[in-house]
Amino acid sequence: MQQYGLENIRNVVLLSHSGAGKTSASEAMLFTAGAITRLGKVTEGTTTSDYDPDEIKRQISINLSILPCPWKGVKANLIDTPGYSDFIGEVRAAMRVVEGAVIVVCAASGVEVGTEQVWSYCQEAELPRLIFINKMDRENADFYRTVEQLQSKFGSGCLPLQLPIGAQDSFQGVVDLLTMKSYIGSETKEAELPSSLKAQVDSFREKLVEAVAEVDDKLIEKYLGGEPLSLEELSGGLQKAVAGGRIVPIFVGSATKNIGFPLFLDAINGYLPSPKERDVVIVGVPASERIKPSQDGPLAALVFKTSADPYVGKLTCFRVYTGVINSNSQVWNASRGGAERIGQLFVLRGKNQEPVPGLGAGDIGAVAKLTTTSTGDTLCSQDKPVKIAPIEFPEPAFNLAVHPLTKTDLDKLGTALSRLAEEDPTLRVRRDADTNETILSGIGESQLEVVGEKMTRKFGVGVKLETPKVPYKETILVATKAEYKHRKQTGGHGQYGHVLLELEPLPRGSGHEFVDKVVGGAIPRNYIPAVEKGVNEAFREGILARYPVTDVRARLYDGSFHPVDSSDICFKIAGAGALKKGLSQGQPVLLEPIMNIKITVPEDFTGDIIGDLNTKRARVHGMNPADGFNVIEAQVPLAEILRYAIDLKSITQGRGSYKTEFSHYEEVPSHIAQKIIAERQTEKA
Ligand SMILES: Nc1nc2c(ncn2[C@@H]2O[C@H](COP(=O)(O)OP(=O)(O)OP(=O)(O)O)[C@@H](O)[C@H]2O)c(=O)[nH]1
Ligand SMILES: [Mg+2]
Repeated sequence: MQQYGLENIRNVVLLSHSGAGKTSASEAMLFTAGAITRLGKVTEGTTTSDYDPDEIKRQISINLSILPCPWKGVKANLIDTPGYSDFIGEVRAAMRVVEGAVIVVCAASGVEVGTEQVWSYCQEAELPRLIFINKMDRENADFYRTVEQLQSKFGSGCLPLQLPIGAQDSFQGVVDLLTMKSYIGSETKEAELPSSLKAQVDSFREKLVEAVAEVDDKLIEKYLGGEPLSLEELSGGLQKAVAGGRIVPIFVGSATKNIGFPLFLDAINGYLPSPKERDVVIVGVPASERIKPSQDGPLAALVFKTSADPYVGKLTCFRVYTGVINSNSQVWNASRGGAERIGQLFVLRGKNQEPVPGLGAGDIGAVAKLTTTSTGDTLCSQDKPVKIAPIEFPEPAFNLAVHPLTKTDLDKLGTALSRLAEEDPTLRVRRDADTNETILSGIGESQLEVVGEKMTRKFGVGVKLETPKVPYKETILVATKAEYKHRKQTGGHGQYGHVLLELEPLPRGSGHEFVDKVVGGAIPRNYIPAVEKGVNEAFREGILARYPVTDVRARLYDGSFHPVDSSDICFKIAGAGALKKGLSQGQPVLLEPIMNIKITVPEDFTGDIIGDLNTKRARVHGMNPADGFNVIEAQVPLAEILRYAIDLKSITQGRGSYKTEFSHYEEVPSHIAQKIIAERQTEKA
């Protein structure tokens, strides 16, 4: 194994709108670098990155993949990420452990919603980046239009460092604006600059040189003095400009035709920063501090991905920031406060695992079968425990109920779910006591569908995913009195229990109560617990639609007994009977959960969001515009937003996000209540 020093590593995340060609481009880079011998295809399920059966089936990336790509003595740990917004957790994790990003843009579709999103993540994280305009061979591919879009959305710092030779069917290669050399075909043969491109090359080169000169006082002086800048000066200035985010150079090519990648790999090596140049934030008390990654000093590594395999067990991926981690050693998990035994370390490339004796600062690797460690934890040395700032994952807001298909599936459900939740930090599992359902929460429907399929494929658990039930409740609106006499005269011993209850509505959120106010021994004391039991059992199923009853006080105030025929069971029956009777007299109604919802959307969508909320019986409470976004706060019945993740996505093309929390219960409007009651009746039948 070759050990790479900090300067000779580049950790680079590939980001884009879904389908712009990250996976294909990473495959082309691996192939170009000679790390693989066959250029795989997404359409054939043969890429190094998308090896998972779920990815092959859908032809999209679902998991981040680590793809080390050694090129001219430098190892780029490329991290391919999914573009589909449901899998944002993977993007967040990958972005945390890199020093640079490659934003892939499709030459035909141009800047898309996902492009804007990943751009803003990079801005937030202050991540230096390169842009790769891909699919130049495609129908409708237009380099110049795409560059204009990039500049108008993200600023004039987005500057071509290359121009394409030809386009669509006739796309052949690229011109490097720094060296003024032209290269053609997948072999990247040097060629004459086509004369038709000459004027454009000159004009784009001029813009580039001017922008580079501006980042350095010496360069600008020379430039303004009319002196030409040398290649070294230009590339040195460009490196600085990229690191500071002032220039985002644009490259061009075709992943499936394998055109443009040697130059692009040169650019990753040359312009993106090495691990040495990006500090890591150590969580400290009272204040956090930034430290420089270095090979020396004690170990500090951040776990950014955990995958679950029912056979191999857990695979933990980590990034080393300082020190060295060795195979067959012991480390300290500072986040959990416990030791972990490290077995054989690996370097991953897609699904391939190459054993290594150790991994130094700056590098990325994996280890199997850790016991307590999970995503976000820091591994370090016990003498010098440190915690690296954990990764922030978005909170899941979309819920589905998981129903096991058989009894065997039910038995295996819990283990499978907890393993899958360990794999995906944007997944939560909980039991809803009111509806008796297991609820899976995630970012979106596709993500949860994949989880459902993984349950079957990886853990052999058959499940059905359904929209969760709404935990409706029942209550009464007016106070009432109810009497119930349970009396049976059979052959021998008779049955007798007689109960009078007073029912009274309570404020929302009070639950139900039983109060004993019997005086003068109308019911002997020893029967009171039986009455209470009967009443409480009857509270569990209301009379409208068998939903639990809440916010009602039942006061037992009178009754009668029979010295021989009365028993506990008779009083229990009488208690339950009196309660049901009382409920039916007290103007029973259905209650539904009302949620607080906070929706964040670009300002332009405010009208559409409010319009949609109005069809959902929502009450809008406030709007807070900030930075081109609007945060809309409202209250809305849970029943109306069970699939809100999907609605919001279609209204905003994926530009919105939302959070909900339970607020309170409210009466269901009667026309809706009638429908719910009718549905429950057919359900029962
Ligand atoms: N014509 C053409 N097609 C391409 C090129 N690059 C990728 N494609 C096709 O575009 C589709 C999407 O490519 P992927 O590489 O999977 O894109 P991605 O960005 O990884 O997609 P997600 O992982 O879903 O975000 C596939 O069908 C590819 O074959 C290209 O340069 N030219
Ligand atoms: Mg992909």
